[in-house]
Amino acid sequence: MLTAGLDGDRTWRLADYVSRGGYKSLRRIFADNLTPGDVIAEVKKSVLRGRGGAGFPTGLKWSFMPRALPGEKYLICNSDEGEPGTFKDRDLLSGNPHAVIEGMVIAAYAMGATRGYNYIHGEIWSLYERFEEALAEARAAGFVGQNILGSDFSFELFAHHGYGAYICGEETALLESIEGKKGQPRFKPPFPASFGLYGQPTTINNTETLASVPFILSMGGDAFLEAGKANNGGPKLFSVSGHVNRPGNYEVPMGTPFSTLLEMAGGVRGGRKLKAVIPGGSSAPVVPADLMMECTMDYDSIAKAGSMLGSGAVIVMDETTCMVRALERLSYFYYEESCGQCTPCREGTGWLYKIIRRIENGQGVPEDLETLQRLTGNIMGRTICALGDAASMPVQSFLKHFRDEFQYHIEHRQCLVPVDVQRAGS
Ligand code: L3W
Ligand code: SF4
Repeated sequence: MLTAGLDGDRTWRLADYVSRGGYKSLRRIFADNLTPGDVIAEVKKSVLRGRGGAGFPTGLKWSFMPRALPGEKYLICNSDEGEPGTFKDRDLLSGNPHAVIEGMVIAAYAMGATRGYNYIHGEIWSLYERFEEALAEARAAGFVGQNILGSDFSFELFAHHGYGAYICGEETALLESIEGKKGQPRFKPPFPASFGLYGQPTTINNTETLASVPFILSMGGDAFLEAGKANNGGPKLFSVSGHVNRPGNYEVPMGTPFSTLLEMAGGVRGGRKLKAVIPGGSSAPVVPADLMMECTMDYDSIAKAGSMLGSGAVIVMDETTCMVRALERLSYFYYEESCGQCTPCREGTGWLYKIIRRIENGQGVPEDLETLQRLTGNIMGRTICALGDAASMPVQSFLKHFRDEFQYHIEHRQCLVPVDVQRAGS
């Protein structure tokens, strides 16, 4: 669906998108006099769940927008993709930006939004430039701006780029950043639906979520749901990385067995044994191989395995992986990206990283595992945003499933996985 026809060399151009059926859904809204309520009903039927990480039902989120309230109402596309392992929105924006634009205009119509911003991750400048080009084409063709397609509906849309801070992908930090302030999360509630950008009602959806909307209208909500699995509508993009033969983005129906996705990605590199998988970006708990092989790729199955589907970033680790080293790398990321606003996260992520680093360096002490456990308990649920939990969950799950490797490191001051085996796999 989202990736169909993207093998050409000008797929980001308006003409190419239109030749693939693009902007038909937007045209249909005005041709068939669909009301905003009709559009929201279709999206609710589709059971499209937010593709950014939380899996919140999109139709329900749209219905929170207080349409009747006078003044500006904002729609924001969160393209600040920064979760380690995630690279799907990058490819969508690069190959199919008009699907994102069409989705945003339809969403704005459904919610009565007057202005929109696409907040694009600042580390790949070319995505911002490409989106600006696509936007200019859409404006010139009458799909964006005043009196869209001759109707009385107007919606102004702008591109906005960040500067690469992971935390600006958190929806309220993103709002602060657009407002020109330091990108630090706000307390929730109030949710952006009631107090968002410049204090006005605001809806924030992920890039893939919005790009799916034109397809929901063209195929119908029921068909979109059926393309996936009950409570998990539609196909979804999975970014598969790590120890596989063909890393990349794969679009598969929700509910596809993990084993099928792994096979599509060419299987484990060098025919080695699978050790573990992080199924939803680095914030999601790690799942050992046997449990993962029983999972299907949807929110409910992955939750049953004790993890999260998150943004669909599937990090594959084979038997050559040292789990202490892998966790050291992850914990450094959260330490580095903490915005520093609340004490448990600012101090705790540093402590987590330093303790894991000393275990990896052969200087761990027997109490370290207990200290790590206690620390994560003191961070989780005590911070302003989800980064504190995101930093803690990998630590808890690595210790739960691979405790023996951490103990071995402390006792023997070296890896359980011999260094030459690790080198062979790197
Ligand atoms: C109005 C209510 N709105 C909830 C809205 C809320 C938000 C959405 C989901 O975290 C996760 C996080 C990362 N009235 C509402 C309401 N809403 N109740 O619904 O809210 P929430 O709090 O469940 O999640 P969140 O704060 O949006 C997102 C995880 O995603 N993650 C991160 C991925 C990062 C990327 C990236 O780099 N781009 O995708 C990956 O797993 O840990 O758990 O809109 O306003 N009563
Ligand atoms: Fe900042 Fe961390 Fe607090 Fe989030 S949890 S607001 S990233 S200090």
